[in-house]
Amino acid sequence: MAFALPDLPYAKDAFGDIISAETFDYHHGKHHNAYVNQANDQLGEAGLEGAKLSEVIRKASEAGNSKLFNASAQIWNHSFYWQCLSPEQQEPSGKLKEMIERDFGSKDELLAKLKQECAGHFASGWGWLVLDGETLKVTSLHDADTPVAHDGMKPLLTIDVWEHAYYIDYRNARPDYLEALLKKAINWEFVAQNLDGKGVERADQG
Ligand code: MN3
Repeated sequence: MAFALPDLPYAKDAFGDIISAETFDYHHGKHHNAYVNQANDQLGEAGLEGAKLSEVIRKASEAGNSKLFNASAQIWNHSFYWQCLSPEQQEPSGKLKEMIERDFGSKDELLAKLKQECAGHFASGWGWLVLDGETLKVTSLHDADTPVAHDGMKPLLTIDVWEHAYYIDYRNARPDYLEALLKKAINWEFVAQNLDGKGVERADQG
């Protein structure tokens, strides 16, 4: 079974000026789709036809197959990222809110830390909020690297900091993209669901 490009969980024009329909056309329709095709083209040679996406990522990582790792990890990272965004403004609540206040002091302090991590990340990569044991942590990974390949790093929220995520709407102003996304477009309900440690499954396929 070949991997497929998952549908976006909202309309392409749902975010107004925060993320334009044109960005979704390219980011989802061209970039994400290209990773799907690149991974599918390599599954036979790697002997991984029929494997789940998460399994392909881990096996490619173990085998040092960076070409397949990059393509498959980018399928998963983007599939997770789309779900981390919401066109309706939300606030963290319940257990997630308590954990944010315990580990960062407040939501604003968490957002400041995420913004600092993502703005300071050199070149391409992904900013992450993860569950490390019982603790929330902010970190970032380079290029296509993904929590799927790191034991004990349970993904809660990701921000794509590759230029293709923001160049159409914000040109080179990564901090402006981060400010808008973090303040207005995070799906905190999805982040809270991932506290069950099953975030990897929510962007898996195959
Ligand atoms: Mn991207």
